[in-house]
Amino acid sequence: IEEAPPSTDLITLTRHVLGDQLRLGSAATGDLTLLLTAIQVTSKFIATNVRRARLINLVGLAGEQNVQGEDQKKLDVLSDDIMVNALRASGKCAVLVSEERENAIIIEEKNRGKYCVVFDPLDGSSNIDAGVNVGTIFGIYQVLNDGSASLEDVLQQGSKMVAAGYTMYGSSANLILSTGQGVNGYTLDAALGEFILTHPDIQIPPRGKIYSFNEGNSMFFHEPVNAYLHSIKYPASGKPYSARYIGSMVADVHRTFLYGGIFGYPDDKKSKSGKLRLLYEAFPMAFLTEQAGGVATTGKQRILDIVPKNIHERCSCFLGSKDDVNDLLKFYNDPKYAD
Ligand code: P6P
Repeated sequence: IEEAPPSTDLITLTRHVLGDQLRLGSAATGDLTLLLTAIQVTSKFIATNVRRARLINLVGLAGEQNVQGEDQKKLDVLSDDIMVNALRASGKCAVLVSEERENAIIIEEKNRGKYCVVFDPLDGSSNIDAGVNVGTIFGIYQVLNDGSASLEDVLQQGSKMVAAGYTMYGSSANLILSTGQGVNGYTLDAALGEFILTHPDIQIPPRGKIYSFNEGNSMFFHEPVNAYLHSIKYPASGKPYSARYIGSMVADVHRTFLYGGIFGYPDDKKSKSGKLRLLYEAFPMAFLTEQAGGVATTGKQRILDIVPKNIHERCSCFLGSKDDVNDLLKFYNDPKYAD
């Protein structure tokens, strides 16, 4: 079969973002585009090493524990290092927060820029040895004042983020990004080394047929959660929802964006503040969710309204199709289920 001639009008991530930024007129200096170029480099590096991990014996523990007290995988450490180095070298950052580092990194004056990046370099890494999709999650703030670089620059409400995204490492590397003008998906063409626009203007379906919760925690779930799950598993009419749970947030959220439905990691009687981290997991995913027409809530408040108190705090998280998440909220707002 004659192969179609290669496209000669490639919409790369950089070209696409630059286009969006130029439409902002003089407000755009190109700094965000350059910062996103650095992030693309880290995603390409991590994609390459996740893919080769088994071959070059990168799976397995690095013998260290991270600030969360979790065993660090060699890939975790590599991914964290490449991100810190590339973001520092970009000259566009003032403060960095990594899931792998106890303290925020304040970039030295000579390399400092106006953005702060909060990130989980390799989320879902406990699944790496099983070959499950893992990902990098990032959120970007602007510093509160010109030249400032302190913790308060990264303890801003999620709604103050100027951009957020994730890269999922699977059969291909998919970078999903929003700079505040909707959500777009880009697929890495490894031959070119470019992320190419493949999913323009992602919109979460208003309702799905899938729920994604770790039901192994059901005995700890608060009443509104169990009541909601019961309502979609034993519906008064119509078919029950399907259960899909990968246990890697980037993979579960990516499927929810494309197919619709609801993803939830609620706070419960065991994990009083939930498990997912607010700054570099819930905030970026909530930003993307709302930009794609969905709803992201703790069950009690909009996730993006939270003002973080510390960089590694956790939060309850439900996100996805607006009708599905609003159905869940009916149970939280019904005094019958207050426990
Ligand atoms: P559980 C992975 O470790 C992670 O941080 C997220 O990627 C994922 O959604 C969650 O934890 C899975 O947690 O308790 O269901 O294994």
